[in-house]
Amino acid sequence: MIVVHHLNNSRSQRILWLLEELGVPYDIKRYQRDAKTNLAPPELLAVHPLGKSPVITEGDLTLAESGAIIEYLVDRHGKGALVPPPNTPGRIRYTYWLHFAEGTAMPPLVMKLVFNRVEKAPMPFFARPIARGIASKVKGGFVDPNIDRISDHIEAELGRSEWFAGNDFTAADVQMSFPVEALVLRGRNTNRPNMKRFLERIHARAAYQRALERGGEFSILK
Ligand SMILES: N[C@@H](CCC(=O)N[C@@H](CS)C(=O)NCC(=O)O)C(=O)O
Repeated sequence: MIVVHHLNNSRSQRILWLLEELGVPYDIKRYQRDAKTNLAPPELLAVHPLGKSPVITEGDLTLAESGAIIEYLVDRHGKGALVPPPNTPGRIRYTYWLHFAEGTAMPPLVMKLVFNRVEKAPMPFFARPIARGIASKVKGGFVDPNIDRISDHIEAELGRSEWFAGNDFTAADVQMSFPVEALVLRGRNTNRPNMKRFLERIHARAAYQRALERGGEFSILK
């Protein structure tokens, strides 16, 4: 049996959703973020040395990293579903977005989250203007321009076809769901009709709803 090591409000929600899309049975082992730091609890370190979620275990296998987990589940349990055939333009786009999500989109989004926290963190009054000045410089000079460019790229690509890899829903859409949610929430430009339509379409899927029911609390951190 596949076990998903599931942290509340986290990327592991994507894995529950993928398993629901594939109709593959699984168990959930739950972990709760620390209310103050938002970090995963130390019990996750006993499952994988990085102590992050998602991780899946199946028999002797322990596998971390969303993209690797998605590829494994689709290959091992998918029976050809949710992946375009090899050597097709759709498959190349599929691979691109599968990597793009964590390789390019998430790093500036995580930086934005961290620097938003720095701005609001309790600190001695004399340190506050310095911390805020640094946060605002990093966000304005690096983070926000990158987020804008990534969002422009995604917005344009979602105007080319209904889903990321073409006109069929694939596991790349599952992988891209997390950055698109975060880009809509943390981006400066709110005029993103294609990204918003993408989110409406995924939220309406029966498998997405089932995963939410099983996973429990899920919201994207701001
Ligand atoms: N690139 C990794 C990122 C894993 C990751 O950072 N997970 C977050 C949850 S969204 C986490 O476990 N955060 C808690 C912590 O770092 O303690 C993946 O896609 O699996």
